[in-house]
Amino acid sequence: MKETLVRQAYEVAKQRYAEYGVDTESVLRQLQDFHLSLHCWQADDVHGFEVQAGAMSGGIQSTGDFPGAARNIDELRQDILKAKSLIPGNHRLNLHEIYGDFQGKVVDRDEVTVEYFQSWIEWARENDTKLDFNSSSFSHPKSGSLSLANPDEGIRGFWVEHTKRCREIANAMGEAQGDPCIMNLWVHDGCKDQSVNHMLYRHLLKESLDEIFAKEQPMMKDCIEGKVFGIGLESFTVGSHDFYTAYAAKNNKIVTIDTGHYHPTEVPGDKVSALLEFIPELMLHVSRPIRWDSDHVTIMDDPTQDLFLEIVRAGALDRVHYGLDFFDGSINRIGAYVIGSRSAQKCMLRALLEPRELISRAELAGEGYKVLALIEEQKAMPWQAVYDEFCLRNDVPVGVDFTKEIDAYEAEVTSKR
Ligand code: RNT
Ligand code: ZN
Repeated sequence: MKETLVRQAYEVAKQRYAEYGVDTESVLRQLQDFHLSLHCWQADDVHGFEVQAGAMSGGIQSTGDFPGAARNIDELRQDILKAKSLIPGNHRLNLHEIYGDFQGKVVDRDEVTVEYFQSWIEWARENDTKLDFNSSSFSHPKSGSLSLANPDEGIRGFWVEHTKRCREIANAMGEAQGDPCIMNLWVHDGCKDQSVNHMLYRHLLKESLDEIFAKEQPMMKDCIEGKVFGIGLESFTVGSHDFYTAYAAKNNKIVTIDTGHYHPTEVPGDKVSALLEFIPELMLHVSRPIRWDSDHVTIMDDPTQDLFLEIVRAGALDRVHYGLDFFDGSINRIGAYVIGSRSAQKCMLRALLEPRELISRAELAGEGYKVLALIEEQKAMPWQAVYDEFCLRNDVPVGVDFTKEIDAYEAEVTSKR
């Protein structure tokens, strides 16, 4: 019954979009080819599997204690597969270094090697999933306020070594999967209060990056992620947006746009066309800041919609890597993955369904009112019918039917942890 309704609604939607010159079949193909990179860290509140793991630090925080967080690698893998089974399409997995398969051994960050990711590489192959990677500078006794920008040569060297090793690991992942592994570099370095050494810290971060990137790693790509401030590091951020934008432009690196990392009235989507004129590619960390970089689950809010529209309008679909980055510990974590991923996907779908050519023609002809009329009309077009059809074709639950499966998984699996 529901399936019939979905099919009928899709047929109507297809014709409605055709009126605007939009071919929904070709949009569905594009959406099939749109791969998110699911962040592993929503499953366990950014805890990871280090034997020696301590408290979370480094300017980030996960709040909430909803039962059922993954406690080990098997549980995390099981949760990721459950989430993936409820998200249409095929998606990548984004690992942090602290999620290695350490097999009960204390492996410090400057000792990590690909050996600890071998089982991930195999798991990824078996589950038709490509891997992305991140160095981890937070939640460690040497994290402090400064890692790659630390004036203490011992500490700075430790993090340089860690990050170099992470690039090796990412490169090995890329080789194994025959597709570059996207490695993000984010460090929390900053100051809680007044400081007179900003120039020194930025110089040290630049030196560290130069050392880290000196070696060519052909099967991975480097991304650098700035932010406004971290918790406990409110006054100054070494890796600010200006710093990384300049570094990326000069050194041909990828900039990561984390939608939670800007001033409240700044529009992340506006950065797409500005950056892509000068840098090769972008990485996204799609998130949702509420008051601060609080990493709420992504929803279809205006900034997210605007970001995807700007990517499609820029013709930059294949110059962007689509990572997610939120970690809400207050709700069912599988639900968080599914809602966040589906919302990002729906924003992309709506962007793909926009009759760009038509609107652009009106705009270039100076028909301002028509531009507004067309853009406004798109908001109420039957895009949801297209998304439902997409779910059906991908054999995943339509609409909120996925909640039944999440509830069952909670009852059988996560609530028993
Ligand atoms: C923190 C950054 C960073 C982290 C993850 C865990 O502000 O957004 O990307 O969230 O690497
Ligand atoms: Zn991020």
